[in-house]
Amino acid sequence: MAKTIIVSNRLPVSLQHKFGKFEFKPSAGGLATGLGSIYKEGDNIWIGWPGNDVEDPGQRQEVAEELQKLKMAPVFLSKEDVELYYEGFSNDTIWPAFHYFTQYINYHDEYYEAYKRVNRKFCDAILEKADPEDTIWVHDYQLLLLPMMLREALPKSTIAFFQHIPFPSYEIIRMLPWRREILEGMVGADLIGFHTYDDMRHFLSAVGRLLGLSNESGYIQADNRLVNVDSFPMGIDYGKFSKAATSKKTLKNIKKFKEQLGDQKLLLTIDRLDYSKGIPQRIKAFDRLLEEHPDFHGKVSMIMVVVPSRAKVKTYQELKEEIDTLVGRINSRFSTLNWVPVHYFYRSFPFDELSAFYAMSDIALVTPLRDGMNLVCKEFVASKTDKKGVLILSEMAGASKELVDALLVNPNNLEGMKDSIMQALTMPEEEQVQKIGTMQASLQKYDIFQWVKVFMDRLANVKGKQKELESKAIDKSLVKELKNKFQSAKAPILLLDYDGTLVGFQGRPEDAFPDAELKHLIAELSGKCQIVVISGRDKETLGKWFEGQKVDMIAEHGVWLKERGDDDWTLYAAIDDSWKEDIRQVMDYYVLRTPGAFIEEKHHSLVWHYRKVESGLGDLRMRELFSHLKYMARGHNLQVLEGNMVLEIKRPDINKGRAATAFMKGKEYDFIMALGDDWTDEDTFKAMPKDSYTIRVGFAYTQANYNIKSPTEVRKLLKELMED
Ligand code: GDG
Repeated sequence: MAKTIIVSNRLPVSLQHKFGKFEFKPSAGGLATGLGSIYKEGDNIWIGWPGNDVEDPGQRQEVAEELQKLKMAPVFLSKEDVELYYEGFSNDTIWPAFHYFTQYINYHDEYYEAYKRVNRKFCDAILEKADPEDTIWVHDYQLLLLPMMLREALPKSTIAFFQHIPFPSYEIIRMLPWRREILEGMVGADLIGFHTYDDMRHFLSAVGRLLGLSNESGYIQADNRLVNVDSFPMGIDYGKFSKAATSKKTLKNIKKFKEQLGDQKLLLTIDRLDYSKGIPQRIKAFDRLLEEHPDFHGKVSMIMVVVPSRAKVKTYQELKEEIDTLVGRINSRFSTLNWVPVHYFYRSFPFDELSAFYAMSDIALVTPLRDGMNLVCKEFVASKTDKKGVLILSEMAGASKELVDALLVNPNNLEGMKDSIMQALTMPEEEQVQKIGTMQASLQKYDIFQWVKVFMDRLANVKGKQKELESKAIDKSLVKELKNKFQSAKAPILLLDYDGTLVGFQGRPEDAFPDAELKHLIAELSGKCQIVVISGRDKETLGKWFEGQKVDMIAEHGVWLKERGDDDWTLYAAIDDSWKEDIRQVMDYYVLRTPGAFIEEKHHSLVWHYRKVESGLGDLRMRELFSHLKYMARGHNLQVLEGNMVLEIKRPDINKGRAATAFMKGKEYDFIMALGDDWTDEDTFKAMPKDSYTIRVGFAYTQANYNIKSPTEVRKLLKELMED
């Protein structure tokens, strides 16, 4: 039976050496809880680094056996791996870049090489356990290359990826020398999830600009695979936090802490030591409040928990020093014998003490400069069983998109933060209850279990869509069938579109002329069947490019026809271009505003090209022009159509389908095959008799019976038709 494999850098346990023996300490993180409902079932398994160094092969074996009992499997990392892959590329390159701290990015090829090597290590460890039909769910920024490595080894498997940290704007990602490899790595997945819509939007833009893969409503067409990109804001184990808040242990802790603190309003901050968390800014805002409002002295204290992290890294050591200094300054300045403004802890706390902090604090101050989601704010809200409390939340945390009832602040605005603390300290109870109540309802509904469920549903959905498309992909048996029928036919005909079908796209349309291979192929093929090149190109270009070939040509989507042996083109549809002047004026205006854009005039249409326009700007202008033209088109009875980096306005009664039907009328064919790559060819496909073979180039939804990958594959297929 197919199983699910969860993969993350760290396993949800940490390995500890004690008295010469190994012990595994379970991590109580939200992710571990949420995914517990998956990896503990059936044959499922969690693969990752146990978080400690084990060199000896015998000991490794022992660890692996112990982990197996917990439904886990280890990836062992050497000291060098940890230093270069984890502390290096993951935490010293990707982490600062993805959190917009470009000044801290370290660009070392050595780091990247190790990152690649360790991603490969993970891949190998997974391949030892995985079967082709398994589902593999990869987590987070340490493993960005892994989805594609897995895809190459197991092309049919279901691969999902979720990123827990932000995905930065294109402007940042483009700074990394390894940007393409990183994006290609991620696109190996079938489903790519982020916390917020902004992360997803940034990713899609980067993939569009750097890999040239466009998307439609979050679906990317990568090779012959549809990849879905979506946002899945991660929830918490709501029940666990709300229950813990009134548990015996927590209540006992609250009593103890309150006795020690006295009657105080409490401000709580909890973070891992990190420059992305905005800890100094927060202390400064509190400092300003105490300076401006002496009436609060002795009445409000901050409990500040900073969990040690990355202590060997210089930037973190410097941050720690800065925090120490700021806390020292505020406490030395304002403390009295029975009151301290900031209770500062540089350590972590057991869960029931953390729960007590959440439950007893009046205000949580969660003000990161950048955070993928931030779970602390959600845990605080869930712990407020009496609904009394205020959450002050940074706009830069993913959670702010959901928790709009918090007091939202810009963490760089000290004055604003100070005002928000004031507002929180004086907020009427009713308002607190209303705000916390609304946030609780949402957190309860979208908890971690719901998150896992929604993610898995989407994964099944994209696999379903892929199957639909795949069923139309040309395979060996179809090629064989085509070949047999083609070779035994007495009157075969091929209707071939040109651009995007027989040749790939070029920056300048005039550069897409037929190369020697294509000329040779057409010459050979035309000896064995009738060929109709049916294109949107103007008759002059088409005539020149196929001069001397034994082919029939339909130009400009059906305006002109030139049959084999004819000297001249004949008009296939009446021309009326009285409308062109008005439309051209509008298009000209958009050319003037858009460097790189140009107009192509055809007999029956005007085409606005934007392939060479700065990406993003081209789309924007095209949309604007589209609505402008649509409005004008009504008056002239014209049709506006969006093509591959073009916008075309034309008469609706002229299309390839009509032309093809007219061409074939009264003639008998016993093998019909039509190939094309865009919406103009859909008219041809629709017009073909039932037993024809219609094939669309590219894996888009189509009226055609089949899809084929690219012009290269088209040429291969055409050659195969003639082979013995
Ligand atoms: C990534 C992203 C995203 C903290 N101090 C103590 C303690 N904690 C627990 C909290 C909370 C967790 O640590 C921290 O939550 P974050 O949301 O900051 O998550 P990370 O895992 O660090 O980071 C982040 C997250 O992934 C999930 O996708 O939200 O943006 O950076 O659960 O309760 N727990 C205990 N003692 C402490 O002192 N027991």
